Amino acid sequence: MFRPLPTLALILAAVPAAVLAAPVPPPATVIAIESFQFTPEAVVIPKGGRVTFLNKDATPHTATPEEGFKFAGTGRLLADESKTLTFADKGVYNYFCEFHTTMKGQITVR
Ligand SMILES: [Cu+2]
Repeated sequence: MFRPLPTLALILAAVPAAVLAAPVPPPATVIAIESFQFTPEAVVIPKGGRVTFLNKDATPHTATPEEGFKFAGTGRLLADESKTLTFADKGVYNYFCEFHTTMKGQITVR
């Protein structure tokens, strides 16, 4: 017979209290900026999730919210620089690069 509760209690008893007190946040979703494109161009993350923009080009880029969309933006990212942003609110966030306005991307927070 399957009895899940006693088994769970045994597992929890074996985990040190410090591990339970400090849950590890899920890893940030990485959006690479490479060859004048955001890759992937569209991502879906959970509420409270993080996105790391990593500039792999030699040229500076930004991820800047389009008009009507509100988030911090990255500011100027030089070659090999990255910036991690946290998205606390559900919604759709469209962004572009200030220096190359045809570069566009979208973050959906569920
Ligand atoms: Cu750019």
